[in-house]
Amino acid sequence: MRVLITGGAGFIGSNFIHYTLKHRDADVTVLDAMTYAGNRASLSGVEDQINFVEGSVTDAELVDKLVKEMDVVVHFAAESHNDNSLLGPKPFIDTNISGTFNLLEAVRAHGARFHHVSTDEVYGDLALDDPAKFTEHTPYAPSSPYSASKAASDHLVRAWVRSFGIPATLSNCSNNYGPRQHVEKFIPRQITNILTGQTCKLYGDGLNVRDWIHVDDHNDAVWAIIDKGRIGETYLIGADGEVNNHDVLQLILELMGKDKDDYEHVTDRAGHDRRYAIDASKLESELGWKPKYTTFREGLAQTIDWYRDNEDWWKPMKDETEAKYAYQKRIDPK
Ligand code: NAD
Ligand code: TDX
Repeated sequence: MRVLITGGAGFIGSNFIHYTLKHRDADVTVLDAMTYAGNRASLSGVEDQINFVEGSVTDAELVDKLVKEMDVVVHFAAESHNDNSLLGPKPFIDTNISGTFNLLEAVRAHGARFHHVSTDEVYGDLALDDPAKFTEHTPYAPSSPYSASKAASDHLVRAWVRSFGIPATLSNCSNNYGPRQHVEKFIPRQITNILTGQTCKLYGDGLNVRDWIHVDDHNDAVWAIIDKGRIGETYLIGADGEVNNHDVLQLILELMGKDKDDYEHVTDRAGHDRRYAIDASKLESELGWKPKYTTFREGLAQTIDWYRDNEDWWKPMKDETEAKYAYQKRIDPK
């Protein structure tokens, strides 16, 4: 099976490649633009088993040429960080919307099986005391330029299925954690703050809830959908992992042997979504999928160990990332 993986040098894409080469018989090609979020070190150990193409999903000609040779396309490439989308939304529009459009056009021309990787953020947020969770029927209501661009890309995929009959599926997953996640994101930022002697940063009151899932569980679900999912369908992916940011941070501090109050509250994110929660019963009942990481504490402890053991991987990006946060604070000092 010839598989094109876009965004394969990023967090979830690189883990998907490691997972795929371990569990599947696949001929893997990676298309990645190597933005600040792409890291070749994330592919160390498998470099000689893949064909790596450095290029952008916004390059329609390149996308067409690659898709033509493929049986399956798994589309992870995106600008993925909400805070960056508040600072400069343009790359989110180009990559997440136009890039997806180019892939869909190539799939329409050449007929590969397409899987679109999306996020639960397209559904907006839930109140803390709302008993509801997101389902495949929740109306779209994105809050940030990032989630709006992902919502737009989902709509394009759905339209290309309905209007042109392309063989595509979609998945909307909750917050991932695990090895090789960029240090701009909440969990790795706090772990590496502790490892570099900096203070952990909690946005606002810290009561915002995220529904955490281990990246290997996400990728296992993506394969289940590619193998057994019904064409044109959307599947929500989640592992019943709702925890608020304050509790996640205190757990990290505890697991790393620090005082549980050794953090500071900082200015809240503009438009900050309050709560995400996934009802994954369609995925579980239709495709028989179940998460393997059912204890967040254990998965988090393993993730902390990975960052402890892989300083060479994250050290080069840490200062630059914190400088970006400091700049963001200067231009929006409220
Ligand atoms: P990431 O930012 O870690 O990686 C993105 C990768 O895409 C990088 O390697 C980057 O170089 C590449 N890329 C960016 N622009 C590109 C372009 N124009 N052409 C080709 N490659 C480009 O992101 P991630 O956290 O791994 O997220 C992967 C996908 O999963 C995204 O589509 C995201 O919306 C989705 N998702 C993420 C989460 C999460 O918790 N991280 C949850 C649900 C869904
Ligand atoms: O320093 C921080 N302090 C803090 O309190 C950072 C970086 C974040 N936060 C909060 C904001 C969120 O409530 O932690 C929570 C998680 O933040 P992020 O890691 O930035 O993730 P989030 O905005 O929830 O989005 C993530 O999950 C859905 C991914 O980045 C998206 O790509 C995915 O679609």
